[in-house]
Amino acid sequence: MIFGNCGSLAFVIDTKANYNEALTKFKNIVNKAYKVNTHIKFEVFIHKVDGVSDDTKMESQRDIYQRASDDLAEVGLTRIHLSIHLTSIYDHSIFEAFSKVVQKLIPQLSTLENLLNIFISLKLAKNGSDVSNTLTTS
Ligand SMILES: Nc1nc2c(ncn2[C@@H]2O[C@H](COP(=O)(O)OP(=O)(O)O)[C@@H](O)[C@H]2O)c(=O)[nH]1
Ligand SMILES: [Mg+2]
Repeated sequence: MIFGNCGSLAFVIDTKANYNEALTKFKNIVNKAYKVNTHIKFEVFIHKVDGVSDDTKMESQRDIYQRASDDLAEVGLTRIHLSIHLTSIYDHSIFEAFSKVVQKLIPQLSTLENLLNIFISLKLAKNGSDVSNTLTTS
């Protein structure tokens, strides 16, 4: 089955369109996928948010998260991993969102982060600069 080996599922919602239909589709897909694989991370991209005010962005993010969670709770899915990203191809947001999605799929991420922090500290110590400037991912 297609979801068996799947780490994350990206679902794109177009903010420039009415998203009711998209949310129904999302609920159905999550329902099917979760039955096959309970470890899938569901990543929703609220896309094309360029030209949308910050207030409106926050409001749609809140609204979509709330409605998606309610819809999923209705069918007994309360323990799923659900993240919402606000994205646009006209700024860095699409790259940042994809980077976060990919990072979650790297099991060795914390080890890698530690090694990079050690590397930075050694480098800074050698150059005599500020050591507080360590690497973080979010
Ligand atoms: N404003 C805006 N347009 C986008 C963005 N990403 C893709 N598009 C435009 O959307 C158009 C494609 O339509 P789209 O709704 O993505 O796909 P479709 O619904 O499958 O036709 C192209 O003209 C893209 O340039 C975005 O972040 N912001
Ligand atoms: Mg479209």
